[in-house]
Amino acid sequence: MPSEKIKRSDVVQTAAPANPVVAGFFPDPSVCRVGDDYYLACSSFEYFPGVPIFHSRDLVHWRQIGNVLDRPSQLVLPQSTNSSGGIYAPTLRHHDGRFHLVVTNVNGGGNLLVTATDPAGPWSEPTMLPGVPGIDPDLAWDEDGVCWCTVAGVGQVRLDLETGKVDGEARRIWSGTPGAKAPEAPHLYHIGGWWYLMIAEGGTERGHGVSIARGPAPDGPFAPCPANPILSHRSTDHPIQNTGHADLVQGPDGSWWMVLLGVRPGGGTPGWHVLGRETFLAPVSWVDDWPVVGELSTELPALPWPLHPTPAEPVRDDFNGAELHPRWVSLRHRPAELCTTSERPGWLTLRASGGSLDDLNVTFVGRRQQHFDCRVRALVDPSEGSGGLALRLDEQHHYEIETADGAVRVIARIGPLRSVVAQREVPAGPVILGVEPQRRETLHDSRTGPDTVSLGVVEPDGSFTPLATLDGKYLSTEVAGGFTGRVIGVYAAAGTVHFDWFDYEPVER
Ligand code: 6LW
Repeated sequence: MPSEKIKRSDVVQTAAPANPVVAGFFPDPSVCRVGDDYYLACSSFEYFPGVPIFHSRDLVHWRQIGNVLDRPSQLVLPQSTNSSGGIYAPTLRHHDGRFHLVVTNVNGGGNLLVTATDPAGPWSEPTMLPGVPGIDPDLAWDEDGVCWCTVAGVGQVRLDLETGKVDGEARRIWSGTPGAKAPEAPHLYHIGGWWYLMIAEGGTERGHGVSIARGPAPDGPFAPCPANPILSHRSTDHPIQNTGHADLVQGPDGSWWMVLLGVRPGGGTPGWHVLGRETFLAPVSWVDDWPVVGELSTELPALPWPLHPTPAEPVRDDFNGAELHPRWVSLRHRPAELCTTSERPGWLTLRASGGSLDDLNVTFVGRRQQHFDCRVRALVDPSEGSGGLALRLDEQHHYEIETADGAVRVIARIGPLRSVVAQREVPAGPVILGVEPQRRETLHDSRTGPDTVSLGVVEPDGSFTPLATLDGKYLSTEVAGGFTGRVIGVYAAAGTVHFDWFDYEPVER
């Protein structure tokens, strides 16, 4: 069996706090504070389990503590769920001693509510909210305990959380800035004497921004802030683009902060972002009772409170546990007969259901690519099937290296085109496959992509032989469309495939 030297420093050291505070495809952040603890939840689309949830003590170091929708009884993503369908935009709040999370399953019943006393879970079975229309539900409670649920558009209903029933039709309470598209992602806050209604608008692409209005009551009437949008990087050359979909929270010292989504495009024109929409943090001050967003940059200002770095994340996942770490996500579902660590102890076993990553029912399990430069390896035993290591954006956009029967091949799927771009024989038996995305620092011309992706095998002496190096722009949101980002993981294309370990190591350059 080939072996690869793993550096003794085989854990990722926690870097100085920087933006994004949660890197990779973790969009639509919603945050809440309970005492000294902060919790943050994000969208998850076609992946299962859904709604990743993080904990922090300092707003800058976040550790994933689970997934809110982690059982089939909570999350049904039918096989027909398109990529970038499924779970959109949660709101996470703490009220009356319980965590409440509302979210939309656009492919399975619409809006739903789950609650928990421990945000790491278990979360309750969902209460469906059939009277809450549209997407991006928000929850806010007034002094009388009435729960106001505000949705994209911007509409609002009064909601009975016990029954899931609403009181009457949704009422439009604001349309955002005249002419701006897609008023969405509303959050309602009672701060000082005002009720603030913060939204995103301009679309979740380069025009994205955050605007706010305020009124005397939770249902308005709302008057827009004269300085809207209070945050947008549209038409700028700022390295963080598409900034919007924000939520407000107070720091440990009572100062105000905004979590929001943004992207980091790379390469030439139009700029391609490959890690999805990520979660950023920006300071907020108040002027004339309006929030003013301070500098949003890849560097964070010195924070006036103690930092609580999260434990270092190990490079290697050795599949020794009964459960996969919450960072692992499957496509649409994860039945034990298709994905298990108990069939061959110490190995992850995948059983093929679809024929390839082009298929909606492929057996794939992966984790977000969170670093522009990283080194990924997996030891694959294909003796009972074929499968390998894949970098995936959706069914039409993925690169993979696959092994079967003493051979490896690199496959590229870009839009309607699928091609075997390289192949090679290898000794029969387990083989270490590797994928290495690498950011491009120099533009050869204005069409230069954001990165390259090398796919290859690790030789018995531990060296890596790339079989193909492909332009990463084809696995970007600007090419593929949609709301997600790259996920890197393992899959079975035929039969049963076993994986002894999986390494994900950020590369400093
Ligand atoms: C989400 C909407 C948005 O529901 O994109 O950027 C949609 N904002 O608020 C999907 O993430």
